[in-house]
Order: sequence, then structure tokens, then C-alpha cells
Amino acid sequence: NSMLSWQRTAFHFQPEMNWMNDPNGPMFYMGWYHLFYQYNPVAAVWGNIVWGHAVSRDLIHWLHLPFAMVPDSWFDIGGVWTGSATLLHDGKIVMLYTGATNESVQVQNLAYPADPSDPLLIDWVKYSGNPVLVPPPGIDIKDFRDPTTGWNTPDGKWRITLGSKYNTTGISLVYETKDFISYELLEGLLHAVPGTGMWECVDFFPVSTTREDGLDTSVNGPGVKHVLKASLDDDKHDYYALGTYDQEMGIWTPDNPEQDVGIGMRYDYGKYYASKTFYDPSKERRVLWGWIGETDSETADVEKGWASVQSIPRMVVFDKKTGSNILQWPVEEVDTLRLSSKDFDKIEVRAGSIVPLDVGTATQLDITAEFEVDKEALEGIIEAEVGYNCSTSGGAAGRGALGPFGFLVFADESLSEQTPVYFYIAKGTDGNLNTFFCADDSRSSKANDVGKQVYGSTVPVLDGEKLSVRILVDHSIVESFAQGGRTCITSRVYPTEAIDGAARLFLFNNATGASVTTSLKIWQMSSAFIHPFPAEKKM
Ligand code: DQQ
Repeated sequence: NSMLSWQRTAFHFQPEMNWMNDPNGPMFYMGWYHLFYQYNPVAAVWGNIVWGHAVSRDLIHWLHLPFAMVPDSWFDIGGVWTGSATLLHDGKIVMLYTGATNESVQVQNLAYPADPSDPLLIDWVKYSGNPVLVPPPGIDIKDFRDPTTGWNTPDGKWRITLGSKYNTTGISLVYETKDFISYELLEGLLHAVPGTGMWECVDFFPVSTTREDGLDTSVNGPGVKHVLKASLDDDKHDYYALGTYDQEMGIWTPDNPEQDVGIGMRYDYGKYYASKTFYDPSKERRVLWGWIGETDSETADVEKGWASVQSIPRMVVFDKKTGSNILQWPVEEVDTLRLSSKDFDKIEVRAGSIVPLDVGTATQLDITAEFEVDKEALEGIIEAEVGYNCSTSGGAAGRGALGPFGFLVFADESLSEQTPVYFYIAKGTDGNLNTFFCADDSRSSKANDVGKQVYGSTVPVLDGEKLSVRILVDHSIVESFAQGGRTCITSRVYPTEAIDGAARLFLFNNATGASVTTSLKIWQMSSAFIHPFPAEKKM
């Protein structure tokens, strides 16, 4: 439906048509980044899942390749589900993925490239002895999926983990293997959190507490923490925690049990799920992919003929300044899409006002901004404000002494549609300031069959830091990063008026008691090339 073609993104990864979900098996191999993904070749709804495949030199421009794997065997006839790649020391690749069998049992299967000398890794072979893992006693046949990338033990074996549950406790099982063919289930769980339900797409990786670069998956020791992430099937969000991995015991312990996996921090407070990282040896960094689903109706997806995009790949590092969270930031290659820019220096946005930003069409932008709140106002507020919550405190229309203020993206001239991305500062009873970072989709569209949540959470702001934000705007996606990526929010929006040339950008300040000063740099963004596979080779 060409009426809706404006919703297609310009620099986020998406297939030409139909349904996509989780990123799978991301890796860097012989000069190419590989992205596989859950894909329905015949419809814009979930089902008939195959592994789509695309390659890139720079994580931005892509070439679509033939499907890597399709459901063609009893051990995956119900779907070639999510999995991960492991690069062995001899350079070989093994791929582990979940198959839904002819009897709807979730099993783990092994696959490998037919021709390791092909940098594009076009053809894949499924191991003849599949499945290599079946649900162990005590685990439901439908709660056993999404194996991780393997990591090495000091005695040369490999371990992988995968999500499951006991009753309502989310758990991560660990298996040890020498050859990825036969496995031993370790007695201890990597981790378990009561009440969090089924853990999908578990990810487990080290981050350096001292260095700037990313760590390969097997690294452990002093100066290393481990991130454990689970995608909660019950509420469809990706939760993570930082902790310590005890290799000997095979268990991971969170730094702060009150911020454990599934009850603490999220990668992203918006529409974002089933994410997965990989280590990129060419730039010594860890890169995160995540699935941005639709928030419109299934009927609308069928009508427009496609559903879902992938997030901008994000570099992940430990936040040395706070010591208690990770930072996520668009990979530096995104900057190569920047075209002309406009600088705005120290614009004052008074309490209760709106300032248009003359940047032309506002559908493909990279926005960076710093905000300073009027000092006197900050210090003058004596009334404590408890219980502010992005989702339930009235969104961008709710007014407090020190917020909300920020941007209106995808706004039409009359502001009949707008997606505010903003900060809100609340003074606690202890006199300390709590800063929230939110995105309000409630007025993002005049359509009524679309999700209109207000997303967000707190964002740590240290003494002396200005408030800062980066927002990537791409037709129907708003991906926002506060304080260098401490808190991230992705909105999937469907304006009806604020589209194409009618989409504008504004600053707003809905605080009652403080003006804010902001300096910004805003780039128009070029489109990425996402090429179809040459027709004669299409399958
Ligand atoms: N998607 C896959 C599963 C996974 C879920 C199926 C998460 O393997 O648990 O498409 O979105």
C-alpha cells in the first residue's frame, strides 16, 4: 500500500516486505557483518519462520541474501527460531538455534556454513544428528529456547546458556560441550529470578570496568563484569543487570539484588525486544541489535505488507561514571549518514513555551542536544514531589515545577500530532533531584488503532553534568538516548498528518517554574542503501 510507504525507514534495517522479528546470529566474518533474523516469507504476521540473512561492510548499508535456513526437517518444521553464532578458535563458525519440531517440542539444533571460504556465508548445512539438545526433565517442552553464543572455560570447553522457567521463576540453564554436538547440563543455574516468567533470548557477555573497548565473549577476570539480559515473555521487555560471573561455580550474581534481571533496568523503555549482542573484533567493540515491533493493529500490518524493523546497532560499554549501568550508543558508522547540519546555540525556552526549529523536513534526523535548567529555579523549589512516573503522570502535558521539557518530534505545524521526547526533574523528599527521561506517544497519531503509551524511566545525572540527549528520527521510528545512553527509549509511531514534508520539529518546555537553555546540533540524515539480492540468484 503506497499510501503507507512513508512509514518505511531510511536507515534502519528492514526487509522489503512481510514480517520480521528477532535478530539472530549476528557476527563479523571475513570483512562482513552478518545479520540473520526471524522472518515470515509469506505474510506480515508472525509464522512460517525462516532465517532471513543480510550482509554489510559497515552495519548501515545492507545486501539481502537468500534465506539461510528454512523449516525443512522434522526438528525445525515448526519454525527455525532464534539462535546465536560462536566463532571457534580455528576460525570455524557454529550456529545453534531453536527448532520447533513436528510435535511442537522446542529443541536446539546445530548448523554450520557449507563453504567457510565464502565471506557471504550464503549456504548453510544443518547437522545430520540434530537435535543436539532436547528439554531436560522438569522443563516444559515449550519453555526451552534461544541458545546464546558460547564462551570458553579455562579447560578448553565451551558453555552456552538458554532461557526457560520453573513455574513462574525465570531461569537460565547452562550446558557444557567440547564439540557442540554432545552436551552436559550443569547442575547449577546461571541465574533464576522468581516471578519473572519465561526468559527468552538470554544474552550473557563481559564488559570491561577499566577499558573503553568491548570484550570478546570468553573474557573474564579482574576488571570484568558480566551483563545478563533476559527478554521477558510475560511483558515483552528486555531487562538486564550487571553482576559477577563465577566460572568455577558456573553462577552469575547481580551487583544489586534489588535491580536483578527482570525487576530492574531495561535496555530500552519503549518498543524494543529480543535483542542480542556480538563482539566485533574489527573495531574491538560489542554491538547490540534489537527488534522494534509494530504498535499498530495486525490488520494495518497486513494492509501495509510489512512489519517490524531492527534498531540502529548500538555499541555497549560499562558506564564507568555511575558504575551501575551500561551505556548504549549508535555505532559510529551512523555518523557517515549525516548530511547538512544546523547549530542552535543557547536557545532559551521559557516556562510554558514552544520554539519551532527550522530544520526543514524532519523525517530523517540525528539530533544532539544539551539542556541546562535555570539554576535559581532548581535551587528555589522547596516542595518535594514523590512518585513521578513517565507512564502514569500525565505525559508531556502534565506540568511540574521543573519539567517536562525537550523536543516535539513528528509534529505537524498545528501540533495536532506530536511525539514529545523529554526530561522531567522531580525533587525528592530528601532534597535530591531525580531526573526522568520519557517519550509520550499518546498524541503521536490521529489514528485510533495504534499504541499510545508514555514510556520512560529515571536517568542517572551526576554532579556537574548537563542533561544531554541524542535522538535518531527515521520516518516512523524515534530512537532516543539520554545521558550518553544510560536510558534509551524507542518509539514506533504512525502519524497521519506529521509525515513527509509536513513533519516538523519543536522545542517545548511545559515546566511551570523554570526556563531551560539548550544548545543543539541537528543533521539531516541520508538514506542507507539496502539492496535486494541479484534476481537471478533469488530463491
Ligand atoms: N521469537 C522466537 C523465539 C523467541 C521469540 C520465535 C522471542 O525463539 O523466544 O520467532 O521474540
